[in-house]
Amino acid sequence: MLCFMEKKSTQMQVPIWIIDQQSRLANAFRQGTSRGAVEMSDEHAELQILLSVKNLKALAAQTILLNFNNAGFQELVIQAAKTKEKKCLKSSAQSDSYGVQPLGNLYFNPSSHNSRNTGLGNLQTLTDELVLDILGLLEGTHLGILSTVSKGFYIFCNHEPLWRNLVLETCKGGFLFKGCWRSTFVGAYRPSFPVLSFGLKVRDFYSDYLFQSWLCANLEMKPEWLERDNIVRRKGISLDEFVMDFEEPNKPVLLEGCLENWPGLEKWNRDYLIEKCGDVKFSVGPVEMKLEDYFKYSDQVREERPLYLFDPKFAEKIPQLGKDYDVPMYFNEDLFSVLGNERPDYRWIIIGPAGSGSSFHIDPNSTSAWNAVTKGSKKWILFPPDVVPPGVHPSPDGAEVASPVSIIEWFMNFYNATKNWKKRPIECVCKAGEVIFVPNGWWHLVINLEDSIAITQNFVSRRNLVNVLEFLKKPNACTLVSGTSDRVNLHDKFKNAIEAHLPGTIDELTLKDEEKKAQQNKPSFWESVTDSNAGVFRFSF
Ligand SMILES: O=C(O)CCC(=O)C(=O)O
Repeated sequence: MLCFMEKKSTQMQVPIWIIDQQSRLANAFRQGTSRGAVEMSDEHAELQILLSVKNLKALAAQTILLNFNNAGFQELVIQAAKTKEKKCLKSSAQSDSYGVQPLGNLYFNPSSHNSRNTGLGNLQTLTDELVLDILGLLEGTHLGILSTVSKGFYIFCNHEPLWRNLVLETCKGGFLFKGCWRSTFVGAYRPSFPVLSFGLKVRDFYSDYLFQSWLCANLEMKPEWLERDNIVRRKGISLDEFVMDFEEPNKPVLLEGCLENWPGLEKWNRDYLIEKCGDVKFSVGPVEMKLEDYFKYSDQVREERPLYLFDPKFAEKIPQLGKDYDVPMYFNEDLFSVLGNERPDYRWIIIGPAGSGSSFHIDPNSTSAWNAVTKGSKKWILFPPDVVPPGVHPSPDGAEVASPVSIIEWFMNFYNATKNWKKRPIECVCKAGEVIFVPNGWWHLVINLEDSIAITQNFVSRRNLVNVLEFLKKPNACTLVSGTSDRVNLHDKFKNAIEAHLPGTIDELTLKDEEKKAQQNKPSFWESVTDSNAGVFRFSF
């Protein structure tokens, strides 16, 4: 029997889950759904049930352990607090790890019992990823039922990304977030069904995959990931200086004080945006959402890859937003504008909570970009075009990039490697009122350190026109070009439009580009007289 009941205690009302492994639901699953694949191997699940676990501090103060083992409970809380301190967990970290521990901890368990394996029965030989892939094929009701079958299934079936996918697939952007994705799903389809706001703690469950996922959702950015700031900063430079010192040599720069005339810098707060945008929907990952609903989600969410609002049509949808900012004078040349309505997407409003962001990528169509923060702050890491960042694996044609699941995972596993990397990256924190210039071809990763709002635009100027045309002409343009439905013809359309608007420009710039390349390949005086390998003078008679 699975039930939810209220028990009066002298202290407080205590909701209790009673899980009886002979439950009707579990039996139904065993007989009907599992076709005998799952063995009920942990019939007497000793569930340590933790209550009121919104945050670990509150947990220490309020949690009651059913099965009343107070000594054990205190130990658990102390451990949780220590882990939190050591790992810098977010103050709002959810303890809904369900007790999952990294696999290595199994070696400290004298019984070597992993309830992952006993709970999964014959499926235990599958990898965690595969189990989750299979569970991803189930609909919500079946996932809920399966979660009552064993401790192992309880944890797997409560894996938040499974419920996130279900919500996004079925509700699209029309969901009201309720603290976690599982509750959101239940709230949307079974509003009367009681859902606990906390997870059951399962003892002796070890899985690196699930632990890592929980950790990445709850880990704070460490101070040592933020302290390096080696970008060149400039305030009040002229356009010529910008072109000569940064755009021409294709180097990043952080520009201060150039958003002072932006109405959006002052005006764009949540109330203003919600009022101006009303019921209009914006692109949020794979779905479209009203701003008000998105803010409700982003206020509560703690997940590895928070949904990120990234909308290329914001100024068409809400023209006032387009009027609330001006392109900084350094970026006024915008050659794609010759294509009129046929130009690829080029400007985005970006809104996201702390922890959201963009994992390593190179900007589309070999364009350069600027990114202006109007609220919050963003940590940037940039690598030059010839240095692929550690942990990032582009496909040979560059059309796809494999990288860690989340940005925080990249920091955990690869940031340290950058200290000895071929070329150390450019790093900075870009704050409200500041603009970063992202030169074409540079790899970059961005993580929001607080709730943030930004505008970004990608552009083609004379400095990168030749390079963009070359990119658009590549044989696999149909997979590489983005932001337009007409990928294959974009090159010819753009070239013709430039010829029509700026006759002779392409030839002139191509010549200049060839001269520049020849200059770069030409050895310097010292290179011509030294043997660069041996580092000694080369001389001849
Ligand atoms: O998340 C961000 O603000 C960065 C956006 C970005 O990298 C891009 O638009 O290419």
